[in-house]
Amino acid sequence: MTSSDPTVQPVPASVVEQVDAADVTLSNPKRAVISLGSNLGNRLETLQGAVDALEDTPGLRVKAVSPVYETEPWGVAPGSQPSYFNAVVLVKTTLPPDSLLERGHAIEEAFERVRDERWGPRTIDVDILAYQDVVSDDPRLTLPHPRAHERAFVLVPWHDVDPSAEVPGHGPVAELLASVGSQGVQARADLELHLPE
Ligand code: A4P
Ligand code: MG
Repeated sequence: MTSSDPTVQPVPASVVEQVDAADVTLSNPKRAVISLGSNLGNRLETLQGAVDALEDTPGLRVKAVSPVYETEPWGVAPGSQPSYFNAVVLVKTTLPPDSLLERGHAIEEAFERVRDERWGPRTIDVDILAYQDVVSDDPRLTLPHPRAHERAFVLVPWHDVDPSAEVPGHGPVAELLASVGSQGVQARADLELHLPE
């Protein structure tokens, strides 16, 4: 992985544990943006479960959770899959990017996500949209997420939680959103995700 931020260093587990044990503010945390998507099972409960599981992660604090959006499945034939619930979460973390990805995969497994086709229906997808300003073309963890800048279901909730955000290498989320439009993305004002206490 290449990083434009030389300060991104793996954090020894002992440091993470110490920080958590003391339950104090994380020391020198990094900022990451995470996308959650669900189109199988109880979508709202699963999204909330993923938010809670993120907050339960040693060395990670959830800072903001977007509204819930109901979105048309992207990348598949119309009507071939149930609609998604999507949301975006801002976190601060001492975990390095690889560990954050592993944690996302563990959360997907906890919600019994089955991978049988690309862009297939899923109980939960946990994608890292951005980690600081890190740019990486590693297929295991591409940063920023390679399709984030062209997806309204990502840009709309990202803009909600951070209106001045930029997608590294692509520009301000607000401008990207203006160019893709918000078609197929409906706010579900009747639903809400809670920021863990
Ligand atoms: N990977 C690489 N970079 C990242 C990253 N930044 N974050 C790797 C997370 N994972 C990343 O992912 C495939 C591989 O991507 C993993 O091995 C991981 O290490 P996956 O979750 O196993 O499979 P996937 O999600 O089906 O594939 P892909 O290509 O990542 O799909 P996307 O782009 O995530 O799209 N429509 C709506 N409305 N809402 C959605 O949330 N999501 C998708 C999935 C399609 N259509 C959707 C939605
Ligand atoms: Mg994914």
